[in-house]
Amino acid sequence: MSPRSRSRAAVLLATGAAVAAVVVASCGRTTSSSGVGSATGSDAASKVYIAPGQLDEFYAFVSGGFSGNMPVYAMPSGRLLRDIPVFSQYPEKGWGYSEQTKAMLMTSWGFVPWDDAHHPELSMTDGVPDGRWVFVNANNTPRVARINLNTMETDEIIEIPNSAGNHSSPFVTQNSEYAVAGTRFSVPIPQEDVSIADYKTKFGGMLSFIRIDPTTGRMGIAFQVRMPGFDYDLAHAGKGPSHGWAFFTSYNSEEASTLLERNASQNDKDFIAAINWKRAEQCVADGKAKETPARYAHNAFGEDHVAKTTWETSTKVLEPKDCDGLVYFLPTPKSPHGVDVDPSGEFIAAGGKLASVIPVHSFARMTKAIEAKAFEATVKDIPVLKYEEIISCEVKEPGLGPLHTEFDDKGNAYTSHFISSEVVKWRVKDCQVLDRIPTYYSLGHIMIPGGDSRKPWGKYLLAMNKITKDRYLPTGPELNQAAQIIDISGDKMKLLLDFPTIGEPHYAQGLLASVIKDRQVKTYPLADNKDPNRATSEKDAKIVRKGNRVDVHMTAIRSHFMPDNIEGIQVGDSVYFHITNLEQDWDVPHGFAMMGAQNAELLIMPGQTRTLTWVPQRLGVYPFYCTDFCSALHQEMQGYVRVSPKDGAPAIAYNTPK
Ligand code: RUQ
Ligand code: CUA
Repeated sequence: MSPRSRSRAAVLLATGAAVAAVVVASCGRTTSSSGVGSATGSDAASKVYIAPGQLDEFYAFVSGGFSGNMPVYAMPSGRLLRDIPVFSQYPEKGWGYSEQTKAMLMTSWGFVPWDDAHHPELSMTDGVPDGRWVFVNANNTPRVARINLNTMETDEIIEIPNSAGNHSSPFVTQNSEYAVAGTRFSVPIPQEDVSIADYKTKFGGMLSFIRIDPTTGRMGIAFQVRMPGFDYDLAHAGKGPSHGWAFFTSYNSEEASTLLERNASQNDKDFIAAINWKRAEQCVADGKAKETPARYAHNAFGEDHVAKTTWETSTKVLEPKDCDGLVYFLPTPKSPHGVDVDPSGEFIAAGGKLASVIPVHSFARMTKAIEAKAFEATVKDIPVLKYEEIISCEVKEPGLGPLHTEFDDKGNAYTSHFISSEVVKWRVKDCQVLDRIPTYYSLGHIMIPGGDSRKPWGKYLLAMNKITKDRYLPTGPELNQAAQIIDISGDKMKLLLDFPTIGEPHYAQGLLASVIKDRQVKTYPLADNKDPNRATSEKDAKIVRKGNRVDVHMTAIRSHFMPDNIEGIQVGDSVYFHITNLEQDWDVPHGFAMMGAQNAELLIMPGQTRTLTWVPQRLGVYPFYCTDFCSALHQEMQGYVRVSPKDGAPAIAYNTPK
């Protein structure tokens, strides 16, 4: 990517703003002034200042956490580009309200309008983000979504059965062969009514491998691995030499079932579960997996852009005892959270929330230890490797509460520390601490574009903080979470920018904008519209009554709906407004809102059809209008529906094109 061009005026403007900020910070504010002070004022401002009309260098896909969706920011400016609806209904876009999208939120529990989205993960080819899809997990009702990066729309959501708290998900293997999904909460598998006191005998864990079709991206659960009743927290797949393996952290190897805060913090070491998924494939092929009944929803758009639910009925479950060499435990201090594999694929770093070191395991040593059977124990049929035999080095005195590690392209690692609110930079090969920088405050995840891949773009680090406190103008008891951009291009890290985020940012993924920016779909061709209720020209607009169901096939184009006057609707009808946006220009959606509708608006992209259902409740004449300011005569883009009594209503009537 060519360097950004920046006008001289822009630099002067940015410099002025930064100087003003430093002056303000130095007179009176205490806590936050340290943040401003640690960046070198105008220098920092000029590094993140993208002049009006200029484009950023990176896309950042950040999880919305409890918003359930996925905001997209630009880096380094921190500008919000879009908020992609995923697991949560999104009235602004009609997501989960329009008839075409409702099925996307279907689960075995019925329609679920919300979730807690944690970890975006880009699809990869040869261990490098290829810009085709980004996956993200739903924690609460276990699901994994696939978002198409050409349209930035969610195309598919699959439910994960035999799982609860789908947290160690959806990390992908080197060529996106699989996305993994591990249960955070162990549960009775299959579910049954048992006493919680029987946790140790009745509860189990499950690690799922979701096969991704290399051409279409379509997901399907290939197999699941039944595990002891620990909490499986995070994961990352191997790459390079460790390709073929996936690593999952676990805590609560104590198998406590109450007050985990204390009871799951007893053991000095918990485990990373190393799963040899190539071995699993063999065992499945050899018939060692048990076909196990499970009912779960699999939702996807068809060619018609209408989401449909397929009900799946079983999964293949592997038990470690039936497939030797499938899984090994790597002892890891202490209640580990993140597990991250360096770009070479040789080193595996874990963030032990309560540990005083960051352990870095060596994949080569792990393989040798497996060959030599250097086991210290066997836990529930799973061999536990000897810590000293697999460790590469330990980062001593990193910081407090290490969580997550990302990598640059120069052999360095960066670990977030929740308790001491800082990023610590260390050298992968010898675990030497090189630098540290405070963040504001209580840092969770960090992200370097490509920082969990084989080719990191080691220029910026995005720090995602849990506590915001005094960094912004106060907004009552609730403050948005926030992110910070740190320059990692030199020896010393430098804070460049703070910005608030939507929901709670957990993990994020970034990639060079040039990989996907020219592939963005601008309109959906009308000629390809296969929605069964489309009206691709005004002549096709029509209204059909069947009993008390009325289908209105309507078109929208600047600046009118066709038809825009409708009579013959009765109280208690179910009126389906199928609106086709006839525009074929980029960035001309039309909106549609009906007075008294109990759902949301529609936002209809050029060439697309979307359907809103309305049940008229009262006699009278009610307006609908376009909600998106689309033209000079946008305010004129309106219409009326006359609602009559059930008995004695006039026949359906509407205007047609002149
Ligand atoms: S987890 S910090 Cu899903 Cu670390 Cu968010
Ligand atoms: Cu269409 Cu405003």
